[in-house]
Amino acid sequence: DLERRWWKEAVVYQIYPRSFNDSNGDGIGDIPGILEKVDYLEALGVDVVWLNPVYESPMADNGYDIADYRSIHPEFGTMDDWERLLEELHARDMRLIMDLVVNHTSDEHEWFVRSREGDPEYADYYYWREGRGDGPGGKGQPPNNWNSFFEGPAWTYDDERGEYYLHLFDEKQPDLNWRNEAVRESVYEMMTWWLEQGIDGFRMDVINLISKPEGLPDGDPDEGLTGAEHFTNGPRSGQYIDEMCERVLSEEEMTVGEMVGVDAETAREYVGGDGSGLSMLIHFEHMGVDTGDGGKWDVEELDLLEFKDVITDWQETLADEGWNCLYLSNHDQPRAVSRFGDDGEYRRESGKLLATFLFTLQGTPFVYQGQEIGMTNTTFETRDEIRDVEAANFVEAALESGEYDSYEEVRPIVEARSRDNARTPMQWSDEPHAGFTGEEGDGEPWLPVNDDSEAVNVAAARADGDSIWHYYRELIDLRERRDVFVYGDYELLAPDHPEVFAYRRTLEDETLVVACNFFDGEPTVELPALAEAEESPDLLLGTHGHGDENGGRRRSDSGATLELRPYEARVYEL
Ligand code: TEU
Ligand code: CA
Repeated sequence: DLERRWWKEAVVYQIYPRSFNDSNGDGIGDIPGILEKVDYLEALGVDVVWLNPVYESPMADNGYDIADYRSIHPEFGTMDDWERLLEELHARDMRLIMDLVVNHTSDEHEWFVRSREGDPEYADYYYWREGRGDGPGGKGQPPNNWNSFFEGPAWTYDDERGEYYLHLFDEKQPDLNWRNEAVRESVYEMMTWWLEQGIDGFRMDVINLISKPEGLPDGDPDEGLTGAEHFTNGPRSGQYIDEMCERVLSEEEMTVGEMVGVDAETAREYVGGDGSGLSMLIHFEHMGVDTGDGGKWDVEELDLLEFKDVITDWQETLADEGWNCLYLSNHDQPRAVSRFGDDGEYRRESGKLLATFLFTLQGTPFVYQGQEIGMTNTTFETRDEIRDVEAANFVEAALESGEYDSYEEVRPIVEARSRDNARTPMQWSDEPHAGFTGEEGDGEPWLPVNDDSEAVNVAAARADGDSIWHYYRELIDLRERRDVFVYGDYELLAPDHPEVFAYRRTLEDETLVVACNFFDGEPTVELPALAEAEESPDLLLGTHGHGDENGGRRRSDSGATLELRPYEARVYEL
C-alpha cells in the first residue's frame, strides 16, 4: 500500500502570472491580480498553486531567464504583494510551490556579469570554453556540436571574455556549471531562503539537465537534438538532486522535477519510494504521441494506442515506487482541448473527457489556468504576432532552411504547437479583453485575448451548471472524498481498442471502471469487468449526464458492452 502524503491527495493549479489577471491595466498579469482571484481558486477547490517564475528577469523567455533569484519582477509587483499572496493562500488552506530555475540564469544575472569579466569568484560559474579549429576573427568554431532546444548552436561567443559559453536554451540563458561546488552552495542557499519565506515546495525547471559529462563530448548529429544523449540525465544529475534534497528539503515539501527526455524506468531513480528523492516529476513521453520523430514541430494525429502504452507504462512503473504528476497542458504546450479533444462542436464534451482522464489516473492532477473552462488554441495570422522565443526561432530556422517558402506555409504548425497558445490572457468574462486587464480594460494585453472569449469565460462557465468548470468541481470533490481515485491500483482494460481508453482502479473493496472515448465516433467497447459485479454498476460520473437518472442508478448498457457517444467518458463504481 502506498505511503500517504499530502501532495499525493492534492490537486495543483498552475498560474502563468503574465497571463492570469492584470490589476493595474498595463496589459501584463501581476501578483495583485492573482490576489483578486484567490477566492476563485478556493471556489474551484484546488489545493496547491504552482506559480511560474515571478523573479527579476529581462523576459527573454518570459521569466525563465532569472536575473535575481530573491526578488519580484516589478511588472509582477513587490515582495510585499508576494507575501500577501502566500498569506491569503495559506489562510484558505491552500499551498504555494515556486518555480526553481537553476539549470541556467539570465545573462544579466550578477553571477554571469562577473563571470564574463573574469572575476575569480565567478569565472567558473558557467561553461566557458575556447573555440576549436579556426574560424572568423580567431574565434574558432563552437567547442562542440551541441544544439539548443531553441534552434541553432548551444554556444555563443562572448567578445568581452573572448570565449564561448554554453546555453541549452536561448543565448540569454547561460547554463550554470553544477560541477562547481560554489554554484551548488549558492543554489541551496537561495532555496533555503525561499523555504524560510514559507513556501511549500518547488517545481524544478529541466532539473535533469544540470549535469554535463566531463570534456563536453560531441553528440550524434543524427539522433534528434544534437548532444541530448550527453546533457539529458547526465552522469551526476542523480547525485546533485540527492544532495539538494539532503541539504535543503525535508519529506514535508512537495518537489516536482521537470525532466526532458526521461522514461519511466529512469524516473524511478529520481522519485525514490523511500522518500529520499523528489515527490514526482513532469515528463514529456505522452507529449510525443502526436508528433513524428522530428520533435514537437513534426505534427501528427493522436495515436491512442501509443498514448495508452505510455500512460500505462508510467502508471505501472511508478505504482509502488514514486508518484506520477498528471498533466495534459501547461505554459509550454498547446491547449489540451484543441490538441487532444475537439475545440469546435465537441469542445464541452471533450473538455470534460480530458478532465475525467486526468482525475481518474493514479497521480497528482495539474490543472493549467484556463483548462477548467476549456480554453482553446489561438491564431497567428502574421509572424510578428508570435511572442514566444521558441516559436519565433523555429519560424526563422524553418524559413532559412528553405523547407518552407513563406510564413503562410509554416503557420499551421505554429498554430498547432506554439507555446503562446497557452499564454493568451485568462478569460474571466465577456467584457473587453475578457476582463483580464484593469477595470476599464484600457491596457492592451501583452498577447491578444483569444477571439472565443465571448462564449468561453469563467463568468459564463460558473453560471452554467453543465459547464466544464462545474465538471472539474465535481471531479475535485470526488477525489477529495474517495481514496480509490488517489491510491487505487491501475489496470488497463480493452488494451487494443483504438478509440477508447478504459482502465480499472481498485483499492481494497472499492472498484472503479473508467471508459474514455477520445474521438468523435460512437464506438462499442467490451468491458467484462463491468459484468463481473453482482449488481449492475453505478454510474458515478459521466460527461453526458450521470448518476441522477432512474433514481441515482443510471443503468449501464447491458452487461459488459458499452456504446459511447463522441468524447464520452464514464466512471462506474462496481
Ligand atoms: O521547459 C523545458 C523544455 O524543454 C521546454 O522548452 C519544452 O521542451 C518545449 O517548450 C516543448 O514545447 C522549461 C520551461 O517550462 C520552459 O518554459 C522554458 O522555456 C525552458 O524550460 C527553459 O527554462
Ligand atoms: Ca499588470
